[in-house]
Amino acid sequence: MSLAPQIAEAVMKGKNKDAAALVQKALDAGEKPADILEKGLIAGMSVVGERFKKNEVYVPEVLIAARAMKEAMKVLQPKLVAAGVKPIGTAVLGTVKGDLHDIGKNLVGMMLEGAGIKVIDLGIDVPPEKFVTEAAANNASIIGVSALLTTTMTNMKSVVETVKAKGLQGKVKVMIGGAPVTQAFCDEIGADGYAPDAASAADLAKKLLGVN
Ligand code: B1M
Repeated sequence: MSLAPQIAEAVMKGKNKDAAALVQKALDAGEKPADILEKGLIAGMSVVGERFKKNEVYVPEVLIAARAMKEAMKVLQPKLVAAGVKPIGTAVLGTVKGDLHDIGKNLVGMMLEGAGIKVIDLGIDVPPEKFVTEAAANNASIIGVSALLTTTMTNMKSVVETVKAKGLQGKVKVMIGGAPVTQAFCDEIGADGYAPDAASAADLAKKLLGVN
């Protein structure tokens, strides 16, 4: 019988050693790396994301679950690469120019990874050009921009404009979020999507990638 449900459970409970050990056990038993990823690790992270959206769990629980997923991924990653399992897409992610807040952005990164997306984290205080050049260099389909200040969220517009100026509109989608950001602001600056929280960000990213 597949160990995927137990792996999902270990991720949900944030048991990093158990998650890694169960992944190893599943691999030893001949389970497919892609199944372990999707039915175990991603399934577990998805449940945590849904509970987070409903305020049934909070930031610490998400961080603990993400840490368990990361530990388990260390075991699984080489096997995924060997099996030729590709991520469903690539996103570059960062906090907008002038802004040093990164806790929410890091959560978003973890949820995107939990959804099977390769994340290139550009860090904080990221200039618009860097988002766009890194997206192009890494063949990313998504640029994710976070802002926590009303004074810096306006810089998100420059990211959208730089994508257009480089002729990448449509090829690279810009998604935005952060406490002061709203859907109305997203519409105003012409970004491709807004997500209010990290779990919704993973759903949005999949939608922008045309998955699900
Ligand atoms: Co700052 N800070 N801060 N701060 N800080 C706020 C944001 C503030 C609301 C506090 C307040 O006054 N009540 C206020 C902003 C006011 C405003 O603009 N309206 C503020 C201020 C003013 C400042 C400074 C200017 C203070 C000063 O120096 N005078 C300064 C600015 C520095 C700078 O950035 N240039 C500053 C500095 C800092 C610290 C460095 C001390 C620290 C940041 C540490 C760090 O991030 N490593 C800090 C912190 C911790 C906060 C508060 C307390 C917490 C922010 C946080 O991490 N929340 C914050 C007050 C508050 O929110 N209660 C505050 C938890 C996090 C999980 O939530 O980031 O919203 P959040 O992310 C959520 C969603 O928004 C969404 O998903 C996440 C998870 O659900 N999301 C996305 C986020 N990014 C997304 C991207 C997406 C999609 C969804 O797609 C790409």
